[in-house]
Amino acid sequence: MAKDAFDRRAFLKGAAASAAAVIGTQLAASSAPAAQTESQGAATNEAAQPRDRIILRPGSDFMVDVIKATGIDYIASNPGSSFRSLHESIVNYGGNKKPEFLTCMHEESSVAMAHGYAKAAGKPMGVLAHGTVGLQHAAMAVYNAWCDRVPVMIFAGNFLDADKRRPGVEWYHCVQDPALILRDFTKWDDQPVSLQHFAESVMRAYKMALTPPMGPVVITVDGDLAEETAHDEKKLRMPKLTRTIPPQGDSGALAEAAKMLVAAERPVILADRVARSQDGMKQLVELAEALNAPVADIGGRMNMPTNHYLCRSGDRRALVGGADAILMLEVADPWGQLFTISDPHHEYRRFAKPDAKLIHISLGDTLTKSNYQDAQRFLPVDLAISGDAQASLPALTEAVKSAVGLTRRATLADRGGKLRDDYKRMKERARQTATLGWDAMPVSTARLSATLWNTIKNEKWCMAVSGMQWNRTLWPATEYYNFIGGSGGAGVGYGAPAAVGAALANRDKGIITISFEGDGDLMYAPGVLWTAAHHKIPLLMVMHNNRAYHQEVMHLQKMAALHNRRMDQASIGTTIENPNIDFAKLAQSMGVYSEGPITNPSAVGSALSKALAVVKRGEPALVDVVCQGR
Ligand SMILES: Cc1ncc(C[n+]2csc(CCOP(=O)(O)OP(=O)(O)O)c2C)c(N)n1
Ligand SMILES: [Mg+2]
Repeated sequence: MAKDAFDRRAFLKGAAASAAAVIGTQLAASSAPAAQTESQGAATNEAAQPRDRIILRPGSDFMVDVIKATGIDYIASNPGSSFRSLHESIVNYGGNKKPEFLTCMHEESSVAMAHGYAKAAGKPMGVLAHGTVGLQHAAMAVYNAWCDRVPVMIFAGNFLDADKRRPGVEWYHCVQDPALILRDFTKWDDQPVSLQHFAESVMRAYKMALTPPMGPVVITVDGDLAEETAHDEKKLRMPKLTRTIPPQGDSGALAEAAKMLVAAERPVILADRVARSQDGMKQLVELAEALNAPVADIGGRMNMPTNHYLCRSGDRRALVGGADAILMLEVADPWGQLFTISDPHHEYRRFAKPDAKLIHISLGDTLTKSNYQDAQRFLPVDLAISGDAQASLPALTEAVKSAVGLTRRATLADRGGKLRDDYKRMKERARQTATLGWDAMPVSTARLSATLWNTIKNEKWCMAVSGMQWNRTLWPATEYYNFIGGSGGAGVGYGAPAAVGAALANRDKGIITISFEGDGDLMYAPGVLWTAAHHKIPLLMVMHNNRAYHQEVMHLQKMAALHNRRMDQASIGTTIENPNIDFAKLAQSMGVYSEGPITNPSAVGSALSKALAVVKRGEPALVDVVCQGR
């Protein structure tokens, strides 16, 4: 170990002396004293270090061992001196592999990348954030991950010991309690003060982040602990990593639910954050088939194959309106499934029948915080079962099968014909609606969706991010990786980085990742384009460029109508025109292949095919399509 550490420093000295690149020149030229300001940079002339001051085995090397032991493959980060020692250990001691450092241009991008990655990879990514400023930038993306119940391992650099902090910047960037900034919307955090403490807390954090309901966690990396020698290393123990088995709901309660569902004439299943895998989808199909009951996939995850005759997401409201029993599976907003609220007059109306039996299988109540309102409005139900929805599906299906007697089985089977007809009608209606404005310029969103489908239909595909419903209604999607759900908290700025993160996870699985990028969304932090190009992350980005924060245009119009005032001012503060953003140039400037802006729908197909060829050779590509509305 000691030899390795010494060798890599010798290597650095050699590299600094010979490198012609700018970075090398700077390293070689620098002879800044140890106490320097952040603006002077961290480049230290190693030759000036007396030998007895060299730290051969810093604490951060052990921290890398711990991170490696969790199996985290990537650390997304914007660099910062509060974690410079861990950064150096990752790239030198750890060889920049498992974890590999991903250079991010905004902490919000780091976290949103980790968010998209976790849903596509089924495991978390690490994020390294720089003290106060890094965590503040990360906050909104952490909130999205929290609302979406997605695990992210956040490491926060900080120097706790005021006696050691360098004057100036370091004080601004340090904090007594780093995780406080995020505590209202993270699952757990800790501030380890020893390396053993670090090892145990990282393992605990990882385990908790992945125990449903999943969520982001924060571990502080103390700068002194990281930079100083790892003392008494022989005494340090690497805790074993164990995963918690998600809890199945109570068997008696599941049997009760099964009886209610079997007895119902018009049962409906609402599935939100249910499936974690292809198996989860299969289990939901088995339940739906055992009941011969339609499923509306709310879309928090990919739950139900869209080509199954029981997948009736497009008819959700009508189904709920007619249902006499509703089974909700990890539904984020149960109240919102039964009620409408008129906008802008805020009048509530229940469209579900008053006597419909309600069952909810959820772990929602086991992870709550008070301040942020992601719990949604309270909905009393007849049977609330605390349990993981996916883990409860097999037992529920068994209970349904044993509750169905011979006569009931025949009745349930009889529903099949009508359900198949209804499914065909729903599909036909979607196809009809999609043809409206087919030839319009700028391009209609339905045509864009259909054209993209033609481009990727022979690939293994993942539509990582999309604000439009067309893909779910028009595309046959049968695989768990096809859709990964939305942002959770609807914080704009999620789309582009989440798609990049998902594309990274899909890269080695031969899955082509695509995304519809909102123009407003991408402009929050377009630097993620550079990250995708730099790390060769193949992603086909299709700009849904409506030159507006279009949702907000509609809100302004609604308010003008409410106040009986002129509509034509609704574009003020809500449109992104004059000048129009040239997204193709923006992408090119960061090394991303691009084409556009395209306004003619007949030109979209060939542009997408060219972009797909780029993606298939392992690089990102962007096609800017000027679209109508949303
Ligand atoms: C961080 C954040 N700020 C503001 C909003 C309010 N908001 C909701 S939708 C939206 C417009 C997003 O624009 P774009 O990505 O272009 O999508 P479009 O509405 O045009 O389809 C905004 C600003 C938000 N949800 N999140
Ligand atoms: Mg827009």
